[in-house]
Amino acid sequence: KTQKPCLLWFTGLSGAGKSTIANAVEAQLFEWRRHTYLLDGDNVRYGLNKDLGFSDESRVENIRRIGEVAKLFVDSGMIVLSAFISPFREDRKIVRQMLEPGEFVEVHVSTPLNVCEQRDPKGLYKKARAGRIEKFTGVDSPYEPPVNPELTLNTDALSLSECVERVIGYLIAQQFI
Ligand code: GGZ
Repeated sequence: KTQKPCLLWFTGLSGAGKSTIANAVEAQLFEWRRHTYLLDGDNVRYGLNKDLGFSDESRVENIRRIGEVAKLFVDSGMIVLSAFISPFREDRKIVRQMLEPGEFVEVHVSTPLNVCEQRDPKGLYKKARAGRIEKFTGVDSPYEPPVNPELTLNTDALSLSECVERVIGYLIAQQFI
């Protein structure tokens, strides 16, 4: 089995489906015996970045560190998947520029705010609207959508398996797998 390393960078609102898609793509790649590593809030925000909150400065530093770690895994030959809101265009661009041309694959999980808010799987939007969480993305903190993402996936219009097919299709078309 051959593979070319890359970084699949999922960006989008809380509840958009980033982690769900990233996990499903990783499961498919695992079945095909490709080597992957998934970075998400569960293994980064509780460890390496546990000193960071959700101020603009903390989010910038969060993404900078994740970019550096992702680069190390890409250097080791992995197909890396990351699932963070990463709300700022500039920070995503910095990560893109840390990698070789073509290695950074920006996947905009573009599920609209109203849909994310209706899903509200952890009740965070409700808390944010009630003023019990401040600086919540989409409520009182900005999200800057990508201008030219490699892929756009709206989970309100596409099923999970359709999203996975599009990501895998991209990896095949670009000869990453
Ligand atoms: C946004 C927040 C906030 C605030 C806690 N704003 O849906 P979740 O719960 O599981 O994922 C969200 C996660 C966002 O962390 P990231 O590291 O992806 O954000 S960023 O890239 O902007 O640094 C949400 C939870 O943390 N959460 N407070 N105020 N999301």
